[in-house]
Amino acid sequence: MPFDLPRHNWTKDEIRDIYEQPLDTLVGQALEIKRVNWADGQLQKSQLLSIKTGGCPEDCGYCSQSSHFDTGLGAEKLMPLEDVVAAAKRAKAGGADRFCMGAGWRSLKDRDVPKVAAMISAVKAEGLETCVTLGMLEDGQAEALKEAGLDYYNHNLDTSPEYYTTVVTTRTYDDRLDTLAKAREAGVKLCVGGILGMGEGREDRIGLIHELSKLTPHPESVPINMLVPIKGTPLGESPAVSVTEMARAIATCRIVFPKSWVRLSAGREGMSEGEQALLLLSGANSIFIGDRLLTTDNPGEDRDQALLDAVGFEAASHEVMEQGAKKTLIDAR
Ligand code: SAM
Ligand code: DTB
Ligand code: SF4
Repeated sequence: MPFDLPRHNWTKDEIRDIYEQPLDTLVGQALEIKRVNWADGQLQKSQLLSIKTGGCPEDCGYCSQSSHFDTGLGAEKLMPLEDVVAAAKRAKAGGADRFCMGAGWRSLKDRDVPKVAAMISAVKAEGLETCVTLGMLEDGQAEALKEAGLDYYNHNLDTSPEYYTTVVTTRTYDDRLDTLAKAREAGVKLCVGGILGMGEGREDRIGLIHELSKLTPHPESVPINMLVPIKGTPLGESPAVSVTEMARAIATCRIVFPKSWVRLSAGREGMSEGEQALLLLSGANSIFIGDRLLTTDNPGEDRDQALLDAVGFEAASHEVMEQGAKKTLIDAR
């Protein structure tokens, strides 16, 4: 393949040319790239926990937790450490390899850093990969989280820079990039992706992938979410994006980010088994398990086992799967 190593000089036209190919050509290329970099038939199971729910001062038009919209979700306090540890133990027992803690915060406050750091250390001690998504970061905070054992910081760009201002007005795209730079400088791996189905066009989806491709090195993890429409938010009545468009986005990410995790994230609850199978066959190599994401429903154990049985995939740890990512091109062919 002409493009099976990470590149940082993709043009938007090149990404569009990939994205708009016939679906069989696109998925064929994605699977060829996947096979070079990752073993077949494996996926990583992640689990989310909302450690601080609701009352967020940001106005992200998709979010149940924004205080700007009446979504019926109350504001809660930061969860006690022991509840987080209990949830992490349950996640591990349920087969999760990675645990992501999310907070409905605009930004992380210094007073909360020691509390979140203790959660990260405790989750890491359970043998789980750690990820947090806590809003914007100030100088020095990412270093403290890294010291506590943080593997990944999730901070999504969500959509193209052009469409972003119609979805969120309380912060800018550059604010997001600034926080990503802070996490990266501290040596924390990046989890950065977006949402499809917010009324954006295909050009915005291509624009998002192009922006992600400019991050150097690439984000080690790229979550692709289908909007979970939340009643009361500006995007609550958005028409659903097609699953084939999700497949195009996932396959294009697999090609552009050959060595990154591509996560089939929010939106599985409303999809059939066949639709989810298409998205796994487009190059995704991780899903979120458990019957809740942060504040919305997720398929849960029985449906997920049926899905894995149907595609014949098995859950594997990041250690095992990343061995595959280190294969040389010659080994893989
Ligand atoms: N407050 C932090 C932030 O915004 O970075 C962390 C939590 S926020 C809920 C994490 C991410 O979840 C968002 O960036 C967005 O991409 C995704 N998300 C939120 N609501 C969603 C929804 N209704 N459907 C799909 N994805 C959603
Ligand atoms: C990501 O891209 N998706 C996850 C995780 N990163 C934090 C969050 C999905 C949230 C879906 C809506 C909810 O449950 O509130
Ligand atoms: Fe707040 Fe994050 Fe929701 Fe935006 S996405 S309203 S920042 S919790």
